[in-house]
Amino acid sequence: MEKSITMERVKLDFEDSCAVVTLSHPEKRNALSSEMITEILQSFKKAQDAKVRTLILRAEPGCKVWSAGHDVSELPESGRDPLGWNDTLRVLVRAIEEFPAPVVALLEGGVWGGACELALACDIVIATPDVTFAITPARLGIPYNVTGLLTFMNVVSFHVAKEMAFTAQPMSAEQGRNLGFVNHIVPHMEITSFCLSMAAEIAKLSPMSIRVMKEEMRILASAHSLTPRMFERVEGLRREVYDSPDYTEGLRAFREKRPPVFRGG
Ligand code: LCV
Repeated sequence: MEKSITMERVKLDFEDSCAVVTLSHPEKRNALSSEMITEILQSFKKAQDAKVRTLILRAEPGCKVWSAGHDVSELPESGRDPLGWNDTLRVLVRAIEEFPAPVVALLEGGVWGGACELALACDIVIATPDVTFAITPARLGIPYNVTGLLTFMNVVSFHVAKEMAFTAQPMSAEQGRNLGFVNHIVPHMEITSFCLSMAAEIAKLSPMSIRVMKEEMRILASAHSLTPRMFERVEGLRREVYDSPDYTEGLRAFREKRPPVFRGG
């Protein structure tokens, strides 16, 4: 089996029974384009075929931005759900949740928008002190989707999820650890060996027990009853947003690198 595979935007390395997937498109701040996500999913498939016991998801060591989130240039103009079931980011979050071994987020630098959900959908979060987390839909005028909001609500308290979503302000790794959604804060020089050591410990344990407990916790965390009326209300509310002039303004302002002017419609 190849020990290292380098693709256009992602690298895959095997360290014993651990796969390390590295986001490597710094010129676009590791924006989660469909091309990048395709390569990440290919890496996940190879890691699963290799029956790894842990998968570490990271960016290049020492990066200032772990990922700038969804590739905004790929978000549809109004009239179509920007975060529907088949959106590549939604596919990737499900791939992390369904991966049959622990996925460890090794974070350095800024984690933005959909990348914040990606990192917090991982099973264990290890961050350097400089890491910040920003939930940014309100910056762009986007109605985040229900399973995405549930990802946040499952790992942070309701008030913290609301503050992060309603202010779009970055939250520090230290606040994350104090609030329980960052497992450990580790200096840059030590974080790789720290994560590999954790992977080595996991590799000593029962892979079936871990795989099943991970799936049980995924099922329990997603166990919410939503009636057809509730479902249609949610979809109707979200369509009001992505059909609105504010949604168009949010995307245009991003493209024009200026602050958006939202008028509430
Ligand atoms: C495409 C980008 C991006 C990008 N897409 O470097 O959660 S939701 O609902 O909001 C969801 C839909 C979502 O995830 O939306 C994206 C949310 N992300 C953000 O709001 C972060 C947007 N990016 C930034 O604020 C800055 O890029 C940061 C602070 C991450 C880094 O700033 P820095 O000054 O280091 P630049 O802004 O100069 O970006 C470098 C290149 O990456 C592109 C950006 O357009 C630029 O490309 P060009 O050199 O071609 O101009 N880029 C950055 N983020 N999300 N492209």
